[in-house]
Amino acid sequence: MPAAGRHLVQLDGATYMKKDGTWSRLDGSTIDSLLRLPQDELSRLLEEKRPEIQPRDGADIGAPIGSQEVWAAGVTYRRSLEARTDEAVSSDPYDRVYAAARPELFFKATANRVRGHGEAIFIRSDSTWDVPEPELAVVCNSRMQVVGYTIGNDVSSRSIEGENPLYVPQAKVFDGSCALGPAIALAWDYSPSDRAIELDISRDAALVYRNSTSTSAMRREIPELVAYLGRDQRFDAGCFLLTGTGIVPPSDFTLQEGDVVTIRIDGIGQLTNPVKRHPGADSY
Ligand code: DO4
Ligand code: MG
Repeated sequence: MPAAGRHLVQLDGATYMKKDGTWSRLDGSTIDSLLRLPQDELSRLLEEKRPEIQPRDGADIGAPIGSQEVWAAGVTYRRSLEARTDEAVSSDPYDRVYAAARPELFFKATANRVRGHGEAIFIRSDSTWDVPEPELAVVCNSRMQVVGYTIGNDVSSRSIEGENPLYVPQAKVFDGSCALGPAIALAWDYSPSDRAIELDISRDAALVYRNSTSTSAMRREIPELVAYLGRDQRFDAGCFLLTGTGIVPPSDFTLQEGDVVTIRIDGIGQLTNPVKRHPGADSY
């Protein structure tokens, strides 16, 4: 469940707002319809009085996404640069992009590839070295105004990206390669500055990896990333933008089927997903 403050949450397929510990259901609104609105109309709509409602115990928490595309920024933290430099055949593209004016932005997922809190994320059937990437995700509306923040997991194959940076799309985009949630913290009620991002990975009920960073270690500003993403393209129902990882486990670590990944971001909540290996093409 989300932290204190005002949050949008998808429960049993409906959109709810949690405000100061109380819940209301946004009847007639979806993530798509909300993100089509300009920010002032969105905040006005969310301020309307609604009856309090207690969601069903054990309600299914869905990923807070409608039809949006998910994009991601890369090499925005020094730790990400170090990890790519270790794994890559050539560190040059990564060194250059870390210092360049233009950020690395890549397409990450369509909504059907995204998983919510509690759902299984996948590691690729043809990858040998896999990691979660815990990232602050920015939620933009149709005007590219930042209207919220959520937690993102940019699940990635290091073996595939390491072989050749031109393989980045295959290292990054596949079914279950992205998790989002559990809630969207509304931008006018949440500052993304200096927020702790924590990652836990458990195996057989024991913690096998834990680390943390802060959004203050990000080399880029959020408005800068959003401005580049919005150059020469429109997102009619808004979009999500992951802002890069500041945590990469050491080189001898790889995710395994059965692991459980938990990401916490201060003021947003906790996103937990079990890990499965993708069963491959024969499963379709
Ligand atoms: O350059 C490849 C991707 C980097 C990335 O996903 C990150 O820094 O989070
Ligand atoms: Mg990433």
